[in-house]
Parts: sequence; C-alpha cells; structure tokens
Amino acid sequence: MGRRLGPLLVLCAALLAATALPAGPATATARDRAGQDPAAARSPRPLDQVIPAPASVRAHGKPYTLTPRTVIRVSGGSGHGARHRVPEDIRRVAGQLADLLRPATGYRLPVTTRPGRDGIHLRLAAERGLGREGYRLQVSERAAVLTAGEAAGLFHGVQTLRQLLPAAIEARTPQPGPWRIAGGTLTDRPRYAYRGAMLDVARHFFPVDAVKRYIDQLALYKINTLHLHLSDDQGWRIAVDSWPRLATHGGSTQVGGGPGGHYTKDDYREIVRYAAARHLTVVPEIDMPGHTNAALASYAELNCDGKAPPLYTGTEVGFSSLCVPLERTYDFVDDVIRELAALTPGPYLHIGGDEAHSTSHDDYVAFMKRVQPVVAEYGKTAIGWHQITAAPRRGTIAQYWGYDRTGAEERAQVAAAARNGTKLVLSPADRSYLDMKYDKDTPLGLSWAGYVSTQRSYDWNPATYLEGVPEEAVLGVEAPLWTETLATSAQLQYMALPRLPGIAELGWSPAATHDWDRYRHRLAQQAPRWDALGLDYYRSPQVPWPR
Ligand code: TNX
Repeated sequence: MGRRLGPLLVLCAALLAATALPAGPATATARDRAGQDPAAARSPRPLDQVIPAPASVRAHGKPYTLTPRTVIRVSGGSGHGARHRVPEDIRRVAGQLADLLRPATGYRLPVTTRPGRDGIHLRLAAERGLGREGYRLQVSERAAVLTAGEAAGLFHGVQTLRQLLPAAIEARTPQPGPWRIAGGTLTDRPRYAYRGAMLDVARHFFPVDAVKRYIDQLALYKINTLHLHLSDDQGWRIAVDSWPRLATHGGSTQVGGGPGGHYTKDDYREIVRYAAARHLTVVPEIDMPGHTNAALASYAELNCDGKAPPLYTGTEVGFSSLCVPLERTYDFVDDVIRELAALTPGPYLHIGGDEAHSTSHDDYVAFMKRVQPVVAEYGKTAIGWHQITAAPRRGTIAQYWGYDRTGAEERAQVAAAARNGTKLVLSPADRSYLDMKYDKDTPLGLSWAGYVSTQRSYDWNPATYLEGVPEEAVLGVEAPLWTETLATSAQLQYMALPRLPGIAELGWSPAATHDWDRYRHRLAQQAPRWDALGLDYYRSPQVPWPR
C-alpha cells in the first residue's frame, strides 16, 4: 500500500502546489478546495496552533511578514556589537531556518551577525525559566525574535516558527505567500526531558537515508531522542570490529528473507551526526539475553551446545537466548558494549531485556546483574525494557511497555522500582506503540496490544499512568515503531502519522493544555504540511481533516 501511496501523494502535493502558483484568485481556489475558510486562510495562524502545544501564549500586536528584504540575524555568545562571535551551533540553527524558508518564499534571507531591530532574530541569551530546551518567541510588525539559552531551544523555536507559517512553506518550489506570523509572545519549555521515538531497524533494515527522513519528522515535533533497536532475532545491524560476523552474517537477512543490511561504523556516526544537528540524541539498543538469534547464528561459540542455529526470517518472539552460564558470553557482551559506547556520544545505552522467554528467571537476573555494570564501566547509563526491574540497579532506567492486560504483579514490580529511584520511560504498548493497527481495517501493523486509535494514543497522562509511581520518577515518553510488517519509509509514515505528534505533545506540553477536542483540530492542520512534505499518513476518521 504505502509503497504505491507515497509517490502518489508527492505527485498530488506537487500538482496542488503547481495550481496554487499563479497569485490572486487561483490561490483562493486552491484554499477553498482544501476546505478552509479563505478569510481564515488570509489571517495568520494563531500562536497556539502548533504541535506540541506551547506552554504559554499571549496574542498582541500586529503580525510579522516575511519580505524579499528579510534578514535572519543571529546574536549571543562572547564579545560585543558587530564583532561578537556567535557560536557555531547557533549559526547552524540560523542556516537550517534559512534552508527551510528559502525554497518556498524564493527570498534570499541572508544570515547576518549585524545588529538591527528588524527581521527574524535568533538570540542566544540567558533568560530565567527557559531551561536547556525552552525558548521565547516575540512577534511584532517589525521582527520575530527567538530567544533561548542554548542552541536546542532555538532549534525547537524554529520548529514552532515553521508551523506558524502556512503549510506551503514546506514546498521546495516558490509559492505565493503571504508569509505571516501572528503577533504576540510565546514562552515554551518541555514537560519531560526524555521525548523519544524508537525505530526497529532489525526486523526490516532501513538504510541511513530512511533513518534521516524519520529524524526529520521527529524534529518537527520536538522529539529529542532516537532509540535505534539495532539487533534482534532477524538481524544484527551494527558493525562490531571484534565480532565481524555479527554484521556480515547476522545482518544478511530480515523478516521475509530479504537481503537485510547493516550500518558500518561510519554509517552509524553519520546517523548520530545528523540527529545531533537536529538536537536528537541517539540511544543504541542491543537486545539481550533474548532476541539474539542473529548473534547466535553468527557465532557457534555463543551457543550452550556449541552449534549455530540458522538465520531467522519469521516474526515469532521469545525463542532465543544468550548462554548465561558460558564465560564467552561476557567477552561478547563486553566487546559489543565497549565498541558501541565508543561510537555513541549520548549518555544512554539500551540493553533490551524484554521477552526473554527462553531464559530462566534466575539466569535472567544473573545476566542482568552482570551486564549492567559493564554499561557503567564504559561510561553509559543503562536502559532496559521494564522486565529489567527484576534485577534493579541504581541509575538504570526502565522502559515500561506494558498494556491493559499486563499483570498486577508486573506493574507492582515496576512501581516498586520507581519508588526506589529507578527512572521510567513510558511507552505503553496500547497507547504509544506506532506499530499497532489503528483499527481492524489497518492494512499494516500488529494488534496484540489491541487497536490504537489516534485518540487513544493521545488521551493519557504520563504522570498518573502507572499506579504507585511517583511523578518525578517519570523521565519521559517514547513512541516505538516495530517493523515486523513495515519495510518502506512510506509505511513508517503511515503508522507514525498522525499518532507520533500526539506522543510528542504528551512529552512536551504542560498537562493543562491537554484536550483531545482542541488537539484534533490542531492535528488536522498538520495534514497540508505532510502533503507538502510528501509524507504518507492515515486519514483517521477521528480527525477533522481539511477538504
Ligand atoms: C513486543 S515491546 C516486543 C517486540 C515486538 C513488538 C511488536 C518489546 C519490548 N518487545 O519484540 O517487535 O512487541 O509490537
């Protein structure tokens, strides 16, 4: 489905853009067709109409209009006046903003350190209450000023600015405009520090470019963490120098028997670099001790019986386990964690730990007790799927992936760990799993946790979701995308959109902004943007899409 729909949508978006090109009445026609009130389309979008919802908004004054003479000013850092040195990461955000605005506007939009009171201004300045990722946007007739204490805040502010402009700003060919931003002041900062999305590149392999496209979608919604599920029964996707067959053999297939693939270390560094430039941290995951058939197939010596199983291309889970009593297992684990930690600038390394159905409970606990210190030894904080709370260790983060049928005992174990200091990332399968079908007719995805409609994925509160968990134990939320049934970027998009923005909003926006009925209207306005970006999405009947 997605394989065909994707290009078709790009074509439709291009045609729409083409018909909208002649100025005047033709523009109005295109907007009428999109089902918008032409008068409303002419007035700029209200400042609160972005996703995630901003923390606070005050409308006042006249809108700011981009013109062919608009400049993008950057300031901050050390020094004074025209001679001050603006840090490289701030200039980069300004460059990203210019790259975003130039194609559709056709304006030059030079980036300058020259002081001035007009234009779009990215200001690095310490301001109370903005934190590491927050920003303030002040819009008047003369200027649109973004202020933040760090580059990440300016980057998130740019995403807001982008969503406040008409969707046509995303087009890569000149569009008619006008390019206006409503007047007022918007002050914004995230509710949670960890706002993640996971991509399973093990069940189906996704090349570097596909991962980059996904990162682009995450950045638009202020997600700051990309968790990569790099190994599973069906494939090992990262080169490890000390155990080369993991990638060359273990990565040589995927679900359904295709050729699979793996990332070289340079590929992985490129993903990390691309993510970092968009203020996302990469969390690599090596799933252990279960979900390890690809590793076991690559090295006979890792198996208790010394025999390598064949590669696996099905979709069963829970049949493989590293050999816990075997010393060689820990050489392997040490080498893999050491090499992966060295490649990873971020603070976290995920060691899986889910569905170890072929590992005895005692072996599981013994394994996790031995492996967590290895992660610490190489300077990283371990994250594990919530079963890891059977072997709690100070500092380790647990990722909750339960659903409505998760047993009370299991929940209680997680809650007890949380009360004892274990931080939690919440990714409840029946809320945040992007691979769950929307309803019975969804052609892709799985349904073991039930159907996850757009409303269901948005309508929950991370702070109160798990009984007995103190609010401050929640580090944040994550939306995993497992790929047993997904093989193309268009298919990833179809499952992620429109649910991903909802999880992003739960992670960013204050609880006070939470309101499904208002949210679904804001969500509907994202569709023309996805069309302009050539992204596939599911037209959920719960959302009042334009046209
Ligand atoms: C459960 S969630 C899994 C994965 C599957 C996923 C499919 C979790 C930690 N394990 O192995 O891919 O369901 O939805």
